[in-house]
Amino acid sequence: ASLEEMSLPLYFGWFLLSSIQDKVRCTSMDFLKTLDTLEAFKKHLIDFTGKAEKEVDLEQYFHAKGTLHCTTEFCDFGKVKGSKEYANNPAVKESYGSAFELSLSALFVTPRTVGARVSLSEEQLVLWPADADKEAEEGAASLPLGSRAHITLGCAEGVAPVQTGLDLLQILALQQDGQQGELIEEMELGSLTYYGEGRWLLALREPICAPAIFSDFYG
Ligand code: 2AM
Repeated sequence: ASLEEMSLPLYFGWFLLSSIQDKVRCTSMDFLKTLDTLEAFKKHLIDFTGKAEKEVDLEQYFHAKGTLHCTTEFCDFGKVKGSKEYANNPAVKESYGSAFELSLSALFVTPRTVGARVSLSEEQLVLWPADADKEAEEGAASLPLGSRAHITLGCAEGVAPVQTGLDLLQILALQQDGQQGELIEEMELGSLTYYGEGRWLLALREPICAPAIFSDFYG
């Protein structure tokens, strides 16, 4: 890339402090371990394996993707339209390097990704790009601003992390359509719902409060 292109990062986002990264990873591992053993999950195993009898170890199935963060604007070093405007937004400049507290309100699992939903505050929504939730999913266009906000916790073999936000939007679009999903059980961490096609959402009883620094990443 040319020097001019390099002046914009790969992406902007909130980067979790390392102590809370460990906690979030542990919570997500515990969740995957428990999910794996549920009869309801075994019943729908084919969504993950393609074969009914085959077993799956969810902890091995997903691969971690570096520092835990919540992407706000994906810039791709300036190749993405609007990323320069985002970087020059006074709110973005003022918040650069500041600490925030993210609220992780749910964990979700699909055959492609595992992630945590981030429920943004009014103050945090100021840093959320206006068009980030519109991509891809039908019905997603009418979801509230910030719906896509998430932390990628892991991806299946060959799946890129961009998929995590799309998977979340898909689940939220189903919820908005009035498809309540199938309430599977009340777990210690919260209530587990199945949305079909291997899509699981655990609404956390107690949201995880995650301290994070707003910054950028060059790769
Ligand atoms: P993620 O936010 O779901 O984890 C580097 O690839 C980072 O930028 C990852 O965190 C990734 O996904 C995010 N990312 C990659 N492509 C993207 C896109 N087109 N839109 C939004 N975020 C993207």
